[in-house]
Amino acid sequence: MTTTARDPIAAVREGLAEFTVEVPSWAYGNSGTRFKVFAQPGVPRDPYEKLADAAQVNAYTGAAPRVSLHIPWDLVDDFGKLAAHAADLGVSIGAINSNVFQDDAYMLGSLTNADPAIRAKAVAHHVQCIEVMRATGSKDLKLWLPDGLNYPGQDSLRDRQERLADSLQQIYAAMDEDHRLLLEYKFFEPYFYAMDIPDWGTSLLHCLALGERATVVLDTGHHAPNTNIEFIVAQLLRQGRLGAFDFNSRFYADDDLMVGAADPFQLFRIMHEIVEADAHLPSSRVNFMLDQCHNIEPKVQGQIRSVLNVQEAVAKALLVDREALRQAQLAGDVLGANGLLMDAYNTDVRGILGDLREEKGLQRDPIAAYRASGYQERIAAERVGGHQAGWGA
Ligand code: PSV
Ligand code: MN
Ligand code: MN
Repeated sequence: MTTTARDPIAAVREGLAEFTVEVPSWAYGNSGTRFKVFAQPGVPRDPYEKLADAAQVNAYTGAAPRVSLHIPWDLVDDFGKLAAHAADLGVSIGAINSNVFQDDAYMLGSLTNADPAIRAKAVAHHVQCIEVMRATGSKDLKLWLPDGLNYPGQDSLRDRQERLADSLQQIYAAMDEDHRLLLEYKFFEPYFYAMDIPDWGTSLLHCLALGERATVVLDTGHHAPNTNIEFIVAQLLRQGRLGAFDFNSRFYADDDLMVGAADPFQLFRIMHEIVEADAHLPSSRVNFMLDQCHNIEPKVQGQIRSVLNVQEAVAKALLVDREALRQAQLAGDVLGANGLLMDAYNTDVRGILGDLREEKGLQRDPIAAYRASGYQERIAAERVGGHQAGWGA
């Protein structure tokens, strides 16, 4: 029997050839905690400037060609014009995020509210987001439901699920045939006793009830400590219902830190499950998005760093000798199998990634290249009066 020798560099080159990360428009504005928002010089004053900053991330990484919008944070008069501006900058509009967490009317819930008029208002907001998708060419409607309860007995847990199912049906029915619904879950916050979509199981059940184009969003910051996130990834992939990631890192709460900063090994384990299922390929339609805020670090650089961290994790996952791993697993070779995974994780892939960038005409070190470009100094001088990431920016 002849075997062809495995070429790990070729595996990384092929695996990353079409792998992209989507960046969020809200990463470029000022942000902070509920204690303090720190203003940084040169932050965007409108969605057009957010796209310009996002385009820098794509220019230096060559791997971030889409930008998610958040409505109404990114509301403009003419979304066709905004999409054309994106195209001029070499990027396109990605997922459209709805926002039902800033309106007084939603204090006791939006899509789950006991008042039918408030539910109708929340559904209408999603229909508005679908209009934005049509105007921008976006195919993904992303819904994070902030609804929940602070006190036992405050409302009926079951009735809220029924109302939610009904509201989601209306939203799903309003979408076009080529639109997807990305349904995000979060186990706590802004409410603390019970969230109405607290976990992947609840999200998945609603997606299954809605139809094939409803898929789950896994935000890495939305789990209890020590949750085995890669298990959730594997399970959703089995069902064909992993629609997207919101990548970030957490130490304590929903910290929204740079992905791969807190636990690069976890990111690798997640990407190993992705690569095992060939879900890093565009045909899988898993949208690898960032959902981060850069409260104290420079924002464009923070986004570039995050894209690089994701690329490094994917590259390491691609280095895993899948055939040898399978053999070791089938043979019950516990330490051999674990060793194969750790060998890949412990490989320094930065040189390989630098080589691959040079092959594509990019600079080896995107952070150094961006820092040397003078863009940051230019926007700091040109832009005065930039906004906080969310509230009206
Ligand atoms: C909620 O914590 C969340 O993760 C949702 O994705 C929101 O849209 C986003 O954060 C806002 O940053
Ligand atoms: Mn999120
Ligand atoms: Mn979050």
